[in-house]
Amino acid sequence: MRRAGSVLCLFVLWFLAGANGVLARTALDEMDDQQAQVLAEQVRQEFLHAWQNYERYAWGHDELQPLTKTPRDWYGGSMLMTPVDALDTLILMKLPVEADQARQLIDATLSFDKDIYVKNFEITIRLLGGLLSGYQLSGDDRLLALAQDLGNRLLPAFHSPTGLPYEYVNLRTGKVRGAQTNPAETGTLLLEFGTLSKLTGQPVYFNTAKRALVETYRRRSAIGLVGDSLDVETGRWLSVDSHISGGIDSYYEYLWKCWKLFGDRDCLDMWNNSLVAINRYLADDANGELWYGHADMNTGKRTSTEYGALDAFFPAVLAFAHQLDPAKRLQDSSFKMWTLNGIEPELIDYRSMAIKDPRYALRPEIVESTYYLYRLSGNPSYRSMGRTLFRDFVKYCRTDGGYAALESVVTKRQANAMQSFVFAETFKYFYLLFAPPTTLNFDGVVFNTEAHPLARIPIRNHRTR
Ligand code: DMJ
Repeated sequence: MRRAGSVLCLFVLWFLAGANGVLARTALDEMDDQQAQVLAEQVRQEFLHAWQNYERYAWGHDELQPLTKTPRDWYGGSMLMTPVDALDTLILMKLPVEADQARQLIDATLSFDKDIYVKNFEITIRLLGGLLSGYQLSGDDRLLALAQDLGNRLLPAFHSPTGLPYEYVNLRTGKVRGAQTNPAETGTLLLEFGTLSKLTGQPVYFNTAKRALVETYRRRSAIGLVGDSLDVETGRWLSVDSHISGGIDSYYEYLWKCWKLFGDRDCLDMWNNSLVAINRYLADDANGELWYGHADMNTGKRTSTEYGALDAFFPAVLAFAHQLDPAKRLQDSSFKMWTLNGIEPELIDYRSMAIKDPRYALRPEIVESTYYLYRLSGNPSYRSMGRTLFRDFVKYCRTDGGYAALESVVTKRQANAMQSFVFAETFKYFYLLFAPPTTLNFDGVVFNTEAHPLARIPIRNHRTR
């Protein structure tokens, strides 16, 4: 009789899992607030482990290479990539000693008067974003002064015939390089430049970055899609491959978020129109699962069924834009991609589930989506999902010298890289997922694509088209 009872029980469990997908399986193991608090503290300790190694072996440099315990600078000299990216996480995790040391290092040594060509997109999302959120959280005026100096030095990047920014700009001379770019790099700038306008009262930053966003959108095809490579001088597409992956991803993210941060109705319209095309041509129902693949931007014809770690940001944006059902389904797919090897690869083919690129760069996107889904659905199962992600992350990526990327999620062999977004994003989203909601006023901020929270104060209703 007892045996029959446990068979029945197993059947019910199997049925629940089968009927409701991945989430139902994790829901069997929900956690309470106390358990979440313990996990938040574990995340904080692991963040400290990585940070203290950066302090010990790479202080003052852009990044720590965790396997050799040696520093690495992006452009010869240091731009303090890790301290600037990490500052708001240090503050949110209530690590005042470390936060003050990082802030003082930035105040005393960061200078943008350098004869180097920097990538406008990366410097904007990591440094401009980090300085602005650091300023808003600390009130340190020097951070705002640095942000404005940086903003001024980046502005020449937009001096192209189309208003679309060149890929590289020299911080001292204002000379530019790299006419070939992509929508992510032309359209992921307005949250940061707009906030700079808001804080300095000078509209030039907002207007310049908004023009670049609108010029990207204006070049969408007749069916509403964008490609993933274009020329800023001719404005012509160099690739008609359309998707939500790297090269396009955060362009879509900023359409929605610029509406949320600035109340900009143009951005809302551009998001709404884009979402129709994304859902019509990129969304793919594969064996009852929701994925987003690639299509030709002009014909809408499916060109590939690849999805990867970068695409996993999209459930967060969908949930934030009130599209909870597809957000949940896509998150289940991302989680399936993760559990296949105990950690996610950079790229898979979702039809065959074959790995196309086995690396794991310590990317945050799947954690980010887990956090948004938890906050916006209130379903505690997302915390359980996050616990699985965190345990795997620690198990495979922790090393003596911090956290290391993986060369392959199959062999789990580590690589000598710990990019600054690990501090800005991966650890921050893990922490916020488990920490009490009072840690950060979720409704009062919009995160830039590097997870820097920017305060939500509407300025005025810009319309430039
Ligand atoms: C980060 O720099 C940002 O999240 C960007 O939008 C995409 N790539 C990395 C993280 O994977």
